[in-house]
Amino acid sequence: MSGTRRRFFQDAAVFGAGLFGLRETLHAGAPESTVQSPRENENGRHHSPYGSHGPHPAQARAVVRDHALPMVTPDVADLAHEMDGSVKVFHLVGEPVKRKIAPFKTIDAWGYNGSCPGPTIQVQQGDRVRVVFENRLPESTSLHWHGLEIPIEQDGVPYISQKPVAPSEKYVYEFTVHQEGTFFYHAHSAMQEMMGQIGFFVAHPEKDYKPRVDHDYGLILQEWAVLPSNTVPNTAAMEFNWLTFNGVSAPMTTPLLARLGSRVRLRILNLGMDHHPVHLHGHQFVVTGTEGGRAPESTWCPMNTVLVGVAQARVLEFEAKYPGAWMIHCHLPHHMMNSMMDLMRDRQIETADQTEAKAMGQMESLARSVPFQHVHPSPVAPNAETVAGFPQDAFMEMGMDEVVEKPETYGLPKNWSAGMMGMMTMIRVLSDKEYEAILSKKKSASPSAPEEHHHES
Ligand SMILES: [Cu+2]
Repeated sequence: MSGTRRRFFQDAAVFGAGLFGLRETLHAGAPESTVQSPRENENGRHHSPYGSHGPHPAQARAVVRDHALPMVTPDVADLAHEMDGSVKVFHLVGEPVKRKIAPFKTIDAWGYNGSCPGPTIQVQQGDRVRVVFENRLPESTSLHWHGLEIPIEQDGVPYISQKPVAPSEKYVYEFTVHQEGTFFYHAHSAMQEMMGQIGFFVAHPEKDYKPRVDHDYGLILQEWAVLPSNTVPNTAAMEFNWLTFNGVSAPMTTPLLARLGSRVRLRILNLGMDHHPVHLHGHQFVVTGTEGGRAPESTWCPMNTVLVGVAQARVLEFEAKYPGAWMIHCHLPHHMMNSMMDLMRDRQIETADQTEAKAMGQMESLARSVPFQHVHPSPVAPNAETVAGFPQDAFMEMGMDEVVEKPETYGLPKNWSAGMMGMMTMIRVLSDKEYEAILSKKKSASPSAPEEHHHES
């Protein structure tokens, strides 16, 4: 029995089987709503104990209410809830989490419910929400509800608004969500935040946003300082060598999918030490919301790069007009890299005076020590070695198409992964035929997965 399965049963014993039998609709009491689905990771690299039971396929075919189109958090599951009368009850467990952030790098992060970032909580504006929090960390903590206008007793600041939650203790938060928008929960302790203790808290609006969207995605930006051959992030560091979207570095990030001609919402949330200018290729977007909720349409202006500051959320919307695989990435050059030092162990990357053969030999030997397919050599000039500064990006392109393969990568050009690193993902704007092909692959990879929601009213 794998550790994940074992943990699942342990958790099931703690919370009782009832929680797992229930897949509440996003909009409580609305029979036409669809169920929220946990999104399991095909590679098995990430499991929430609450995300391992998908809805019954028949339930999943229910029609979704427009205003309840759930946000999809790639590589992170949703947190299921149960109803206690009219109260939505969530169980959140703060605990250490092993997170595979790259095919060759697993870190000891802290998160929630086996996930880092923590599972996504989605509610409806107006909901009464109860979060039963259990602390399985080795130290005291608390939960802060970032951006929510709730009573001071629920604000989650140790000593100011509550007693710290001691290890193995539980604490119950309960409040009414009168706002709509993109919020988040996090530990209100700086080092714990940098260990990964954050998750989405999305409040869907009572009244539909206009225009409505066909796809809604969320990305959490995080950065990590993890020394070579180490697994524990250095939370006191001011420089970071691993940059992640939803807890994984490219090319492990699961591509976002959009039908050609659809409207896409992308919610980006940042909790780290740096501000990240996030750039979308090939399309213009407008910022339709912040961490404070929906922005008036008069403020929307076209752009393709948005600075997402620390503790901010930016909500973008755009028409997926042009077919292709379009990058979405932080544009800071050092955030478009993975840590080479990990590959080199204690050695410096030798770049100054080495020959192509030597460089290739070095990288190939690295590739053999980690699950890379190969080093993908782009052509270099015959006289490259005589040019000051060479090499820069030459020899660094590592293909890992097979290692990170999943339905969402189906049909991408060979060696696509060689160009993907760091805080980077892509949105694949697909024809109906291509889109359906990937959906059916997802279905066969995960038979309990629900069908995608369509807006075909
Ligand atoms: Cu960045």
